[in-house]
Amino acid sequence: MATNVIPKLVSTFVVVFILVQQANAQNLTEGYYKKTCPSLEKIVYDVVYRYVHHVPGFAAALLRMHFHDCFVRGCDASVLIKSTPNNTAERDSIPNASLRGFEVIDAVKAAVEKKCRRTVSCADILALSTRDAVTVIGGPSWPVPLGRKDGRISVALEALLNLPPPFFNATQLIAAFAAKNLTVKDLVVLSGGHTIGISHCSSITTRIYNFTGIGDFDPALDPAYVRTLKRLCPPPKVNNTVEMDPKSSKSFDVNYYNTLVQNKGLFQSDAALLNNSETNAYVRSHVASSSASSFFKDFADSMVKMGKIEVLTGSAGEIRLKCSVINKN
Ligand code: HEM
Ligand SMILES: *[C@@H]1O[C@H](CO)[C@@H](O)[C@H](O)[C@H]1NC(C)=O
Ligand SMILES: *[C@@H]1O[C@H](CO)[C@@H](O)[C@H](O)[C@H]1NC(C)=O
Ligand SMILES: *[C@@H]1O[C@H](CO)[C@@H](O)[C@H](O)[C@H]1NC(C)=O
Ligand SMILES: *[C@@H]1O[C@H](CO)[C@@H](O)[C@H](O)[C@H]1NC(C)=O
Ligand SMILES: *[C@@H]1O[C@H](CO)[C@@H](O)[C@H](O)[C@H]1NC(C)=O
Ligand SMILES: *[C@@H]1O[C@H](CO)[C@@H](O)[C@H](O)[C@H]1NC(C)=O
Ligand SMILES: *[C@@H]1O[C@H](CO)[C@@H](O)[C@H](O)[C@H]1NC(C)=O
Ligand SMILES: CC(=O)N[C@H]1CO[C@H](CO)[C@@H](O)[C@@H]1O
Repeated sequence: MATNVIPKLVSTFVVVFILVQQANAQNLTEGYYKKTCPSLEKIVYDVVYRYVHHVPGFAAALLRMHFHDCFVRGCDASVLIKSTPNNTAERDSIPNASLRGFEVIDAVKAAVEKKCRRTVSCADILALSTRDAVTVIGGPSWPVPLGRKDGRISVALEALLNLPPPFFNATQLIAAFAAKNLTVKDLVVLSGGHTIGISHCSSITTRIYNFTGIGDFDPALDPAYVRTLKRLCPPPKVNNTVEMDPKSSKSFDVNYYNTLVQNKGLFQSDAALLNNSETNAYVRSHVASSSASSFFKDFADSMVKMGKIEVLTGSAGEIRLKCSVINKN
């Protein structure tokens, strides 16, 4: 009898052990700094409000930065680390393509350090600042569980390997999100982040000027819109910028999904959302929708999930003193 019980006990132990291990990766809590930095959320909000109220584009900048952080080594603020003579960091990778808003994070970190020295991670600061920035421009809000630690590694090549490029098709995008345990729904919802912000012309040059190498444009794009884009992006001006959600790039709304069905999604990765039945159905359900409330709720849920990707907690990682520099020791 006893010989039969032991393997059962062992396997039960193994199952419990695995569950506990998984729980640890997810054990961020909203009250994490309640005792150590009680005014944290107010400090962050006040600084973010100052910047975003003045320059709404910072909301888009931070949203993209948080995404790029979480998809490369998890949400560990590795995206903020500057390259050194010995190391080319994520910031200097090709897909960083014009990440901006670093000064906002530096300002928030400085304000937080003043009140709560060596207490709050840059990864948590980026997660909170992103939420607040989106809220300030009238977008959704979401809870931000805290307790992330900062990573000590940032490698440019990893950004290239983990961040989906704008020419990915639906299959490739779904795989890139699945690699982060995000679903097809998360993909179509989070792509809605392109309701705000800008792109550099360099990200669409091939699509509008030389799609298959014969001086053509992507036939999935509305031809009249191609003419507009060519006017905004004449060939040498790769550093010009265009709105991703034309005329609505400062307001967080459902108009992004309207642009997709009009064949005005800026990137192939946007247009690709029409090519999968689940993402297509989601897009269509939001077209001509007078209310953004269901999109807002979905976006909030998916942001909470994205913010938990591969986080470092407990004794892993560190509390970086300066967000752009790994602590010495
Ligand atoms: C699905 C795959 C995605 C691809 C291929 C992609 C690609 C891009 C590209 C190429 C740009 C323009 C960069 C430039 O030329 O300056 C951009 C901008 C942006 N992306 Fe994405 N993105 C994706 C998903 C996301 C997600 C999940 C979010 C956030 C939830 C996001 C938020 C943004 C924002 C806010 C901007 C504008 C940044 C600014 O104004 O500075 N993107 N994206
Ligand atoms: C960079 O690498 C060199 C040689 O490997 C080493 O001596 C130096 O300490 C490193 N510097 C930093 C900042 O890590
Ligand atoms: C997506 O791209 C991959 C890689 O280029 C290709 O193998 C696949 O056939 C494409 N899928 C679709 C649906 O176009
Ligand atoms: C995805 O989930 C699996 C199973 O829980 C886990 O082992 C893996 O680390 C997760 N991957 C990411 C990127 O979160
Ligand atoms: C278009 O692409 C083809 C093939 O990649 C290349 O040979 C050609 O130089 C490109 N034309 C322009 C104007 O960039
Ligand atoms: C675009 O900007 C980059 C970085 O600032 C610069 O090196 C490059 O010369 C610019 N290109 C053009 C055509 O203005
Ligand atoms: C979507 O599918 C159409 C036709 O099946 C194809 O021509 C187009 O290239 C696809 N678009 C993307 C972005 O994959
Ligand atoms: C998560 O769990 C680990 C191990 O139990 C613990 O050391 C760490 O403090 C926890 N983190 C948070 C944010 O609660
Ligand atoms: C914002 C930022 O750090 N951009 C860098 C992106 O990477 C290029 C090189 O690939 C740098 O020149 C930029 O400064």
